[in-house]
Amino acid sequence: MIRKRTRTRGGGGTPARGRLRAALGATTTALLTVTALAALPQTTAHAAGTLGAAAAEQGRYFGAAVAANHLGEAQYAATLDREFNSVTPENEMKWDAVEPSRGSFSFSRADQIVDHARGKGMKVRGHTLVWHSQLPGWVSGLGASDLRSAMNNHITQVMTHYKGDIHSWDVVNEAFQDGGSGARRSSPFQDRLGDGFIEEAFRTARATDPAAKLCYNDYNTDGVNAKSNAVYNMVKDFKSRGVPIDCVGFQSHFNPNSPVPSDYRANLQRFADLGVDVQITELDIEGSGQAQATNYGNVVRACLAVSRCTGITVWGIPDKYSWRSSGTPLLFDDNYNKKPAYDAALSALGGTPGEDPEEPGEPGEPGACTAAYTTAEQWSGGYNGKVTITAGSTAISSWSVNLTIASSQQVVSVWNGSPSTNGNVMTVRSTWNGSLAPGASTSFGFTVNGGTTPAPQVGTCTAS
Ligand code: 9MR
Repeated sequence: MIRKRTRTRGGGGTPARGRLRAALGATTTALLTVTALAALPQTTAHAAGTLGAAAAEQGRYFGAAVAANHLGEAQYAATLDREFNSVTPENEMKWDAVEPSRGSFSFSRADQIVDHARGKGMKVRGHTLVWHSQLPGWVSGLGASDLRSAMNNHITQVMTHYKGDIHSWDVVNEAFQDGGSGARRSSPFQDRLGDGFIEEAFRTARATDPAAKLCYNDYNTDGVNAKSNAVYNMVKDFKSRGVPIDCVGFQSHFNPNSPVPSDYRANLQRFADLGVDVQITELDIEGSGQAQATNYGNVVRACLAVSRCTGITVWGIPDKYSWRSSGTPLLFDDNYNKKPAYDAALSALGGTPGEDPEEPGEPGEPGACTAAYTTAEQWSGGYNGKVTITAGSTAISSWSVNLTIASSQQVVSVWNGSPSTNGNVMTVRSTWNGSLAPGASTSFGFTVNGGTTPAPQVGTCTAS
């Protein structure tokens, strides 16, 4: 981590009593930066500090693919539990895992994930019922009529076992070919049952669990291209004929050869316009640093711009457990540190990086700062607040602090700091006064109208 964070020292502070000022007309000395801020909206009390909480404030979920064998690792579970409100079993619900031999079902590893999620109030995406890959050999060996009944039995047994636990199922996964043909991919299902296997799978799924959202899921369909056109035409046909389908999953595995398409949002929107939800189901973006962060921010913003984009799932938690770990495509590094991509995703969701209570720096930690609030002056209708920033044991070159202001109050000016707002949260950054020697202090001030209580809540001080 480049930035170090510390908890705030001091909280509300003691209002300076007895001095009333009738109006705001009186000037404050050293008024270097005065910015009039619009009245702050009254809806959000705190900017969310985790992906799941921030997504929830946008009416979405933010999930991760999870592997049962990592749940015993404390940092893995802690990061999952803190940041995410949806999970997808990465491999544990696939055909080879749950029905390794015909009619013999084994749910224990998938159950571990579902139980964990249920215990934490997380949603679960089911992945996946009918797929050509991770398919046990006995399925590939069946003739058409046996295969049809095996497919329908598989769907029925698995969905029945998880009935009520799964918000969305990838009923059919990756049934289309890559490239420009728009054709279906060769698979035991396609080759023996023909195009109709997809429709049949969806009808069986609806009959089994009418409450689950039924999705078609694929990759390289993230922009407008021949493959996504073929999926689009299938969904359109299903909708026109009343074949049950509720959502389309866009896997969104990106790298320099397969970058985030410029028409990503437009592609999500055209599917949504067919009357289905869209979900980003397996997001990972190879890269690092700011370039990766920018891509993550763009993907999150594309989803938020489409009202039927109901959630985002990243395909893993730390880079080390990614299916393509050498491309470091995820939001957390191997030691579970948040990457710039994490901050970008959280900011795009409207959350505030740095609000995380799990990651406080210690006072005195190199590069850290603390922030302490006092009410400098007050009068009948408002007050002047003062925040003192103190560098930790090493010099810093900039600082930033979040203040949560009561929704009944309005900040009308700020000095010695540069403000920006997000809901009720005002972030104040250093201007000329960012450079502080070890242990040195500076302060900024602000004027609030709309009453003298409650005092603002001061968040973490972030230094660099
Ligand atoms: O991440 C999964 C990896 O652990 C498996 O080895 C692999 C086997 O096919 O499947 C990976 O997940 C895939 C997902 O189920 C479907 N879309 C592509 C994903 C990445 O390969």
